[in-house]
Amino acid sequence: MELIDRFRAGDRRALARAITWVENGRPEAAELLKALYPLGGKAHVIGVTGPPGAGKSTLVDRMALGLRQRGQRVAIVAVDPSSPFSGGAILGDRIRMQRSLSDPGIYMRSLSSRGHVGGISQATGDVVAVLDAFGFDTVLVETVGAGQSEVEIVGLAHTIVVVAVPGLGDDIQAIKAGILEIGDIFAVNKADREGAERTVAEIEMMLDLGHMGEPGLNRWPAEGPLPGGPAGYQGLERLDPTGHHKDVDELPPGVTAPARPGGGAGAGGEGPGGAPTAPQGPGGRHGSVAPGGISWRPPVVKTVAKDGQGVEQLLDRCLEHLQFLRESGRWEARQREDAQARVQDLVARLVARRVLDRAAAAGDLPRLTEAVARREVDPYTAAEAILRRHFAEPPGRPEEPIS
Ligand SMILES: Nc1nc2c(ncn2[C@@H]2O[C@H](COP(=O)(O)OP(=O)(O)OP(=O)(O)O)[C@@H](O)[C@H]2O)c(=O)[nH]1
Ligand SMILES: [Mg+2]
Repeated sequence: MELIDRFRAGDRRALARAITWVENGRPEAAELLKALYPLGGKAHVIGVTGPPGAGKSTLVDRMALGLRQRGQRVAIVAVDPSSPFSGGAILGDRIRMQRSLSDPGIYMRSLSSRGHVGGISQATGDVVAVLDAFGFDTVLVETVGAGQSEVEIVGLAHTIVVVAVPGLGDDIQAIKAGILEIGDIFAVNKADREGAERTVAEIEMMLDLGHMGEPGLNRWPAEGPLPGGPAGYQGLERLDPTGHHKDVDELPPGVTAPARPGGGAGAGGEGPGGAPTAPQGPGGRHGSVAPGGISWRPPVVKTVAKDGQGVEQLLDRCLEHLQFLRESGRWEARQREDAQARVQDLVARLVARRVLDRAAAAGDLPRLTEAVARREVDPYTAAEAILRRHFAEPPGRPEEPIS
């Protein structure tokens, strides 16, 4: 395919075309994604989420520029930028991200949630995959943290920055069950406003109390409150020269210890039925303890996106989180989980389509659904009949209806 050759050669127009195909679910898109797959798996995907008007676009713009200055190739995906705060939706984002847009080293794409057959999740995931394959080092994905979107970003991003703003007060309590619990890093933006310190303190307190997320699933330690102490990457400094983890007693104050013995390699993963078990190994988002006793406490960073303050610190934390993911083994675990989820999802969709197409062609589907509507047959029996036939009889034409 000619497009793929141009894509591989780094042609921006080929990239734009590829994204449009994927976004619109064109039939060529599947072939394209197949061909591009071997090229991907390298980009650091950073999700930036938070309430409407928190300054996500402004922050993403600054982050992109900062990463460019660090020599990175950066792509931005703004998902459904349609909050009333920005007024003109995509147009608003274009204005907010002006600085990035004037840098040819930054690629920006807005996706609207309208009109995606497979859902915005699917489309965004595929667009990110295309950008990854193109060779961007970092893909920044902006989503409004409301409803389903925070769930989508968890599956999509390696690192999630939750943007909060001062003055939410009691609202922090209200939203904590939603977007606060998914944060790997917190940015208290609009720190030029009053109350930033208080918001930082409130978030820190919730982290300390372990109120955010299931204990042992997203947070550590598995039981009891978090010890206070330095946020972020508690990594190599806790390893002695032999590479073994130090005993708890030897740790300097404030440094996090493993939640319980034996929480290293092999202890992670899921309990029966995917129930959270503590401690989590590389499978968890933050996990209690990774091999080598490496852990992550979500740091809280103050930013003023409109003039760039705190953005360098925020980027440092993002890169540290990436380092944490790699050294704890979570990056690799994540690749496997994603691979499994993708294959299972595709098998389910492909099988469903084949079975339904055949049942429709044979006339079984309309006949059975009609019977179900009249309550002559129940839906379970109807579905089982269709499946039984599909898997019992080799496909052949012409199809005779189920008798
Ligand atoms: N005072 C102050 N205003 C800011 C800061 N960052 C952004 N803003 C302003 O906040 C408003 C919203 O900024 P956006 O970047 O569009 O926020 P957003 O979270 O992307 O908004 P939606 O995508 O509509 O949810 C704009 O008027 C920005 O100029 C900041 O650090 N301080
Ligand atoms: Mg925005």
